[in-house]
Amino acid sequence: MGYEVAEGPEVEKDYYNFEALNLPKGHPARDMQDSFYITEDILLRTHTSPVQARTMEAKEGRPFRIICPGKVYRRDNDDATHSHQFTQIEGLVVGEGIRMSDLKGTLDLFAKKMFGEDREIRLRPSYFPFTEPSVEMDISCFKCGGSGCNVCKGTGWIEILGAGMVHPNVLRMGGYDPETVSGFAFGMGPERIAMLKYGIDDIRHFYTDDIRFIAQFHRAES
Ligand code: 2NL
Repeated sequence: MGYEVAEGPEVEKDYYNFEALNLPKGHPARDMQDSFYITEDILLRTHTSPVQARTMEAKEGRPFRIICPGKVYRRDNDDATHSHQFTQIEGLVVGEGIRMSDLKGTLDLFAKKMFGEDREIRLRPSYFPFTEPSVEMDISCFKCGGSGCNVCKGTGWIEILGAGMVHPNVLRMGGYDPETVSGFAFGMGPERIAMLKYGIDDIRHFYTDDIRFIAQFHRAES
């Protein structure tokens, strides 16, 4: 689909992690993710979005499509579903004429490749500071097909990722004119997706290197 993979520093400036993503100092959403600060202006990134903010700056107004995978850090007490260090994969597309329907088609294709051709998607309204409008995407349950089971907790749907149209403030800070250029973005947690897909009950399995866990998984042949 024409995406480049972009990476960036895990030790990040407050500016790229928060400010450039429409999260100014004192914004209540900064509390949503308690952070590991190193100095007043430097922290361990709490999401991969700063890579996207840096890419917008580097592209100097040109259109682009990027995928940003990497480690992120949050001040959390580790338990079966929380880790102070985990991973994210985000995507960002910026250019003239990028529409919500482009986002929807992209996410639908991803859902079918990842979870099976007969998956349906559903978008629900949500909130993120860096997108407007914002959505969350559910897929029809890959275990029961939508009739309700233990994986989808009886609802027939499973929440997979968050996404939206890039907020005009974020485009402006990235050097783009929101009057002429638009974009979409999405973000997901690979651990959560793998836990759902393979029925893994504890996120700590990904980091504790128990050979009985690791040996159950094999690299895809292609
Ligand atoms: C989630 C939701 C999301 C983004 C990430 C983004 C980045 C830029 C501009 C606009 Cl630079 N948006 N990223 C947007 C919406 C959702 O992640 O649940 N992640 C685990």
